[in-house]
Amino acid sequence: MGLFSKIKSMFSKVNETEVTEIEKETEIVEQNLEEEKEIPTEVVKQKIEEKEEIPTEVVEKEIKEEKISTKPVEKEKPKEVVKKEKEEKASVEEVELPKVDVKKAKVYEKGLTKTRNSFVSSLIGLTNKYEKINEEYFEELEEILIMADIGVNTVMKFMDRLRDRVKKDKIDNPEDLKEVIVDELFIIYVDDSILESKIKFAESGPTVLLFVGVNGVGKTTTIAKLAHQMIERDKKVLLVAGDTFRAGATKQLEEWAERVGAGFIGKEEGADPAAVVFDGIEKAKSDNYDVVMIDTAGRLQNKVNLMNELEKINRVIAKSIPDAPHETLLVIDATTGQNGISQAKAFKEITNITGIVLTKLDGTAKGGIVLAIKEEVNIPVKYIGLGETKDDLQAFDIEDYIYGLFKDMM
Ligand SMILES: Nc1nc2c(ncn2[C@@H]2O[C@H](COP(=O)(O)OP(=O)(O)OP(=O)(O)O)[C@@H](O)[C@H]2O)c(=O)[nH]1
Ligand SMILES: [Mg+2]
Repeated sequence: MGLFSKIKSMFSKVNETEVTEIEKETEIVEQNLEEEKEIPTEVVKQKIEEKEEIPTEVVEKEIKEEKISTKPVEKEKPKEVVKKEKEEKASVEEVELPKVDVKKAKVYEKGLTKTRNSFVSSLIGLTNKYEKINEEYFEELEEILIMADIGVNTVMKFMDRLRDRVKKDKIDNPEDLKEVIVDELFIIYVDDSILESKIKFAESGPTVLLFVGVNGVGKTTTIAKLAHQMIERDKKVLLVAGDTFRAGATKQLEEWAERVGAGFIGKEEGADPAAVVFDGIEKAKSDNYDVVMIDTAGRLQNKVNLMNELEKINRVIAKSIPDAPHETLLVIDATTGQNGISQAKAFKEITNITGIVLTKLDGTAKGGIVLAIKEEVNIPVKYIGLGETKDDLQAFDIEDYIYGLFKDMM
């Protein structure tokens, strides 16, 4: 099955789940639908509004999209038959539902709102504008993709593939090309697949995660968010303030540690980061911590300094735990677009980056950067930041991402 159809079916499953949940909560609507089969949509809407706890927009939208069944077909059928069919349908859905994490899909949807609004509405606009695919169409499409920060090289490669497919499959209607666009974007990501988005944990002893990235990208916040997630899964987490460079950095991490219930190790401003890291690793071993997360300074004067600093930290870690750090996660701010890509390339040269955390996706209309990172840097995006609170971090999932992006196009 092509990705478009897959995402599309995912989309309908999410909606069906919503309907199922809503149906459970709203006996009134349910009853009306079953008993007064000719009930007009407005009345259903009104009933829904009367029952406060129901998310009105969702239900209204479902009704508009006819996800809630007001279909005339049911009018002709006896009540028992309709009921039985509904039950049968529900049990089938129940079997299939666990595949889709509705809550997670919703987080992606919300976090990618800005990107979707500009990107997808431009795509829809383009589709409506042209009756046939021609050169101008391709040029406008190229423009839209570049605006979404997919990256010039990626876009060029993508456009070539798209032109080939248009020729090969003799597609001349922009409407039909929408599916191909989603498919091809997905292919770019999964091609020579680096989809491993999970954190590599130590087989025994503490797992050490080193966080690097330039200043202000969201390293400290990401550490807090990830610590929170792991603590919720009963891991014992230690935060290590390896950023001794900036005044206040240690304090900031300490406050987060308190807030999320993690252990903390830090020294005064200007202390040797490697010494803090050493203390942290020793403490983690003696106090049986499961995970150690090390914050580092992004603001080092130049590349050589940064490289030396990271080398020293890595040496200290490896002396205590030979296969550590188990992950070196580079944090990139999605709102910086191509600049972020350059940072990834630069860091890749100076240290062994095992994964990328892409923050602030909620604050940008340029969510296409995920695809550019894959194409231009080829390091897996492991997590994405979709807001400022401790709950706004998600393990990256390409299908949820594409779904969040193209939802309005389905
Ligand atoms: N909207 C949004 N804001 C974020 C996200 N992640 C981090 N931020 C915000 O970005 C700002 C910088 O975050 P920090 O975690 O302090 O960044 P840092 O990389 O540790 O910065 P330095 O310590 O100065 O190098 C803060 O105001 C965070 O709340 C995100 O996913 N979405
Ligand atoms: Mg910081």
